[in-house]
Amino acid sequence: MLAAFARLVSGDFKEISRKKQRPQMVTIPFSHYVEFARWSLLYARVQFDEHPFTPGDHILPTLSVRLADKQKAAKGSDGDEKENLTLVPLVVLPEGEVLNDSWTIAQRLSGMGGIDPELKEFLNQQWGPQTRAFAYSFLLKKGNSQTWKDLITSVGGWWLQIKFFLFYDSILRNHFRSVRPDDPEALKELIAKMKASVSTLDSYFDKAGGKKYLGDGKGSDQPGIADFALAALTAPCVNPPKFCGGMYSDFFDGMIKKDPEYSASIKEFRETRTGKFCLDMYEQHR
Ligand SMILES: N[C@@H](CCC(=O)N[C@@H](CS)C(=O)NCC(=O)O)C(=O)O
Repeated sequence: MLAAFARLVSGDFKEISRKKQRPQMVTIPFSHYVEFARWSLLYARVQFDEHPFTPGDHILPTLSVRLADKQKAAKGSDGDEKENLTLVPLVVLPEGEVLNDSWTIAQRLSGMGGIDPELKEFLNQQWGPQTRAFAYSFLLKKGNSQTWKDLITSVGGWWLQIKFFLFYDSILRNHFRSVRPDDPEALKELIAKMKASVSTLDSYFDKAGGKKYLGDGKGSDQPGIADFALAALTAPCVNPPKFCGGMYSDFFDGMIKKDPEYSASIKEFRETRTGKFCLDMYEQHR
C-alpha cells in the first residue's frame, strides 16, 4: 500500500528503467556517496539517468523502490550495511534489480574491480560520515543560512523556494540537529577525529608501492574504486571545484569567502596528502 502510494507520487523507476533500458539512479545530488557512484559511472562511460531529490523528498522515491522490491534488508554488496530503506544513491537496472549503495553501484557497473575491505570499511563507516558532518556543521551555521537555502532550493523549482520558507528549513535543521552547528567545541572534536582519519588514509599511499593510484587500495597505474571513493568522500573538506561536475562550486566558494573558519579548515585539509590526492583526482579525472 505504502509502496504503491510512493510509486504513484514519485514515479515508477523500475518501469522507467525497463522502458529506457538504462539504469535509473535516485539521488540527493550533492551527497558525496552519490558523487562517488555517479563519478565512477561517468568515468567508465556507463549511461544512466539521474533523479535528484532534496533531503526529505528522497524518502518516498527510495522507499517506493525498496519496499516494492521487498528488499527490506536493503543490504550492501558485502552485507555490511545496516537496514536503511531510504539511503541514496540507489540504482534500478533494466531487468528490475536494485543496487542499494554507492559501492555496489560503482563496483557492479563500472567494471573497475574491487577494493580492500578494510579501506572500504574505513571510508564507508568513518570517513564518509565525518566529512558529511563537517559540511553540515558549516552549512547549518546561522551565518551561512543563505548558502544553505541556495544549495537546498537549487534542486527544485519555485515550489521548493516556498516550501523551504514555510516549513522545510526548520524540518531539515531539526533533522540534522546532532551536527551541532554553532557549537565550537563540537566542531573542534570533529576536526580532531578527521585529522586522525587523514593519518590513516595517508598511510594507504605508502602501501601503494610508489604507484600513482590506489586502485583497489594496494596500488595501481590506473584509478580504481578506492581512488574514486577516497576523492569523492574527501571532497566536502577540500572543496575541489569539479565536485559534482562543478554544480555547487559557486555556493561552496561563496562560503569560503564569507566564513573564515570554513576557509581555514578547507585550507588545512587541502594541504594533507589525502587532500592533495583528492584535488588531483578531480583535476585529472572529473
Ligand atoms: N553506505 C552508503 C551510505 C549512503 C549515505 O549515507 N547516504 C546519505 C546521503 S550522504 C543518505 O541517503 N541519507 C539520507 C537517509 O539516510 O535517508 C552508500 O555507500 O551508499
